[in-house]
Amino acid sequence: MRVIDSHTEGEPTRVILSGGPDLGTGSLTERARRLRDDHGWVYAATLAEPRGHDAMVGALLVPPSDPTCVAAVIYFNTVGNLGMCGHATIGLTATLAHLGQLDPGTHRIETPVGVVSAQLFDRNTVRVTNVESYRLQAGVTVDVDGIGPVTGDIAWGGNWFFLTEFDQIDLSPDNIPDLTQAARRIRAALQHARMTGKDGAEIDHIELLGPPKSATAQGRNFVLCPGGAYDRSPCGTGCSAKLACLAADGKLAEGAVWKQESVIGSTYDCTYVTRPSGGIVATIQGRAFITSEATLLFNADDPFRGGIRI
Ligand code: PYC
Repeated sequence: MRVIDSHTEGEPTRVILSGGPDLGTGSLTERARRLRDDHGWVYAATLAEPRGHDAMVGALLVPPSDPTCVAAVIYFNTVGNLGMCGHATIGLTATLAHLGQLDPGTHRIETPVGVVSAQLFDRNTVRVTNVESYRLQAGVTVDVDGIGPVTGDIAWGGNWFFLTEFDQIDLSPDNIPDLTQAARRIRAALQHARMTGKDGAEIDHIELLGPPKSATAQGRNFVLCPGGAYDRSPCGTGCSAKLACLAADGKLAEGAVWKQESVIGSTYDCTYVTRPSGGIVATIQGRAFITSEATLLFNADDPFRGGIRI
């Protein structure tokens, strides 16, 4: 399997260029379902140890069904599919530029949850225009084991998020184990309370929000991803969900830049425009850097060829 690795503001992406599973034809949603149902081995085999680690996000390139798109991609982590992925779209765009397949300019990319666009400024800098984002519910409270009542919003940014202002633990790298534990408990409490996104979808991303550490940013976050790893970047879909909440509360004007810090201090510049439906379309700008080009080998005698699943 031929792959190219990059990181976007610290968060890794592994683009699978060739050798991935054949998902057949049909809509991208159907092919994403086929990846989940028939080829789930790909998640851990390509991303988990010993070839990768829990924070990695995979980007499986497949033929686009929309002829206006330069690429179609299914994003996944070590445990399952993602709807959209902001950091990985920036990483994918930088990867295609690295391969000489994209020039600076705006390019449409098909994802299972809709078409997004990526504006390539230079080899590293990309602005993603995401699918429409919206807040589903404001101010819901869950009782969290070891923490007590936690109130937040449920929002869609291409994945489902629970976003909460969190002042109990400082959002700093030293506290990542404690933040991870707190976010896991919040996610468990949401599941226990049967709180979901639209159509019963699981809320699998938890976004803890706090004040920025730098004078140039407007906010800081810690985002727990479905596999249990935290996002090293400020999370593109999480920023989109955050902007949907800010817009709904009238706290950020259309077109104004919101600089979002991650827990490790990397940043995205984000803006939005409103949609007649009441949702917003967010843009996320950040930088990706290529870190390796590799061929993944799967030896039939290797007891861990499918990755280590824990
Ligand atoms: O950037 O949207 C994102 C993302 C989702 C999960 C990890 N990164």
